[in-house]
Amino acid sequence: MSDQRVLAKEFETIAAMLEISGANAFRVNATKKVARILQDFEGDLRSTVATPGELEALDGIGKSSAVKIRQWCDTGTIEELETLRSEIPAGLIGLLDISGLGPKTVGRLWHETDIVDRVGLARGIEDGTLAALPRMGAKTIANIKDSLEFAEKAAERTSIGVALPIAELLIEELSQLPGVQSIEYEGSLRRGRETIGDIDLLAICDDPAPLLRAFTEGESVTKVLALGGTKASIRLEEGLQVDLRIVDAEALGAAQMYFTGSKEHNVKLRHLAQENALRLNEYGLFPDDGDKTPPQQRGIAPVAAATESDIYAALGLPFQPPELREERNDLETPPPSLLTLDDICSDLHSHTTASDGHLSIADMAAEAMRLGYHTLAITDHSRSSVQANGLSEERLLEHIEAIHAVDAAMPGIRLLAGSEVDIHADGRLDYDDTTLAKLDLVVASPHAALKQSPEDATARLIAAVSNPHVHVLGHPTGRMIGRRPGLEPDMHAVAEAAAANNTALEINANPQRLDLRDRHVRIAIAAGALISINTDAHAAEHFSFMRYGVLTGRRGSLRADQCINAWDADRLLKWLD
Ligand code: DGT
Ligand code: CA
Ligand code: CA
Ligand code: ZN
Repeated sequence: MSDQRVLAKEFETIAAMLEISGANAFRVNATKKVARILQDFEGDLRSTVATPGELEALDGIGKSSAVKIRQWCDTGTIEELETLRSEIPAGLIGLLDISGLGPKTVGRLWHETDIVDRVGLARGIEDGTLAALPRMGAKTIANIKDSLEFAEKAAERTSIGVALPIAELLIEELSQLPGVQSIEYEGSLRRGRETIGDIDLLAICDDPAPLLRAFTEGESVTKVLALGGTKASIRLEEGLQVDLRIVDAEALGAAQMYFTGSKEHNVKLRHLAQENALRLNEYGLFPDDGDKTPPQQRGIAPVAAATESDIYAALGLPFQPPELREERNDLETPPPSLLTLDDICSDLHSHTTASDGHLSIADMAAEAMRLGYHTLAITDHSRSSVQANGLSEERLLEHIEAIHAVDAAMPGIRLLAGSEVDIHADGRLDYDDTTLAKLDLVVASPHAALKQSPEDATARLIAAVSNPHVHVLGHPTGRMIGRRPGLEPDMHAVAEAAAANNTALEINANPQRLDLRDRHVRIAIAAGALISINTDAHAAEHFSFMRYGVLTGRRGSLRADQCINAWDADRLLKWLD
């Protein structure tokens, strides 16, 4: 991690501790802002700090923040943080992520009970400590209990948005070692699941020892869980486990197939092999001669082993892309030609500094242009999203003009003046129809009231997709993976209404959302609804979320023609009209 990222985390911790200790909101927000600026900072932090005045010149870095940043660069720590740490138990920060527990309540737990971490909270719910607090009702406690269980269950798995970049970094480093011919990831990561239990790497390598040594002695390794002649397992700083196996090139396909899984897919393949007098294992597909000793140990030549395609073909099956190797997919169905990242040529949901984004219209446009997109829609928040600096009607009209002006000045890309319009709990939209009609593109999204009943959620979303001004239903359920479950609408009914009204359903590609989820994508396309995959970018690096959205689409069997972001400019513009 770069210096600024590490430091950004320190400022986030300060902000969280200030919040718990009841510091005023201005101070908390200023600290959070510094964290964000550091997170986005692309220069070299130490040289910026070393140049007089340069640090203070950064927008949002005040005098006192600059002092803290210097302190950290000089001493590796910040005085304020050390003081806070000596006063506030670290476990309290983990409580802030539990929905239903705001900083005020966490502060109360700390002062009025002995609850200072998640374990204590679970105990406090059971033994009545929580219930004994004044103004703590049974409903609130039930709510906290739900959130805690949800968070604990999710903590065992890692977001694909974290796991994939880590896997890629490991692969890049290890593939440079002498003798390494290939190294790649399999498992749930290759299947594109939204969360990953552990990373599974497969390598072909002339000389295993140096590879295993480098793997187990890496900088971010906190523990070596296992080490053998051709395999090893490690735990990383992030808590994530990584397994590495070295296999023979002649049997790579069999190993890929085995370690890609899913387990259920493998079980089905093995049964099918058996029915055909064959035996499938991680070393190949062999003739089944009834002998219990594994065929590869008896020098038996495999029917197929080198590539996955060979093995599927030898079993008389169509090749299944990894994203479709789940229990719900059957083996025989020929897969559709799935959407790929290369097919994507527009992003229709993004934010600028007009609401809660980090970049200007022109900077966002430049980034989309760099990616080769023909169109970018700027969709800042609507007025009710107060915490996201949503735009009043007056500001929206100015913003539309500003977007069109930048569009005219940048011939290499088409900018759409859009809005991410809040869908109220009852399905009404945050701007009236006259205002909506002035926009090139309307993304309607639920942001609040995400705990309403499934019936209300269904009615709310159907109302939104039925509004003739709405083009895209943004992050339809509002879930945050591992943090909140979001709406639970009847997705069949929503998808049918979307199809009938020619409204696209979004796969929000932010790896913390992935909403629609794979299961919903399947339902949506079965109903004939169109899909839009968008990054919801608030900063330049967020555009790279697109690949997670594409993986989720592929898991839902999505083809390019069903995804409006894969359409050329003419087709997309006609459709928007
Ligand atoms: P994860 O790590 O929980 O996100 O999910 P996977 O699918 O990566 O599962 P993992 O890491 O336990 O194992 C990787 C692959 O190895 C798995 O997808 C299929 C294969 N595999 C693991 N254990 C078994 C097993 O007991 N039977 C069979 N047939 N395959 C297995
Ligand atoms: Ca795995
Ligand atoms: Ca594994
Ligand atoms: Zn958004």
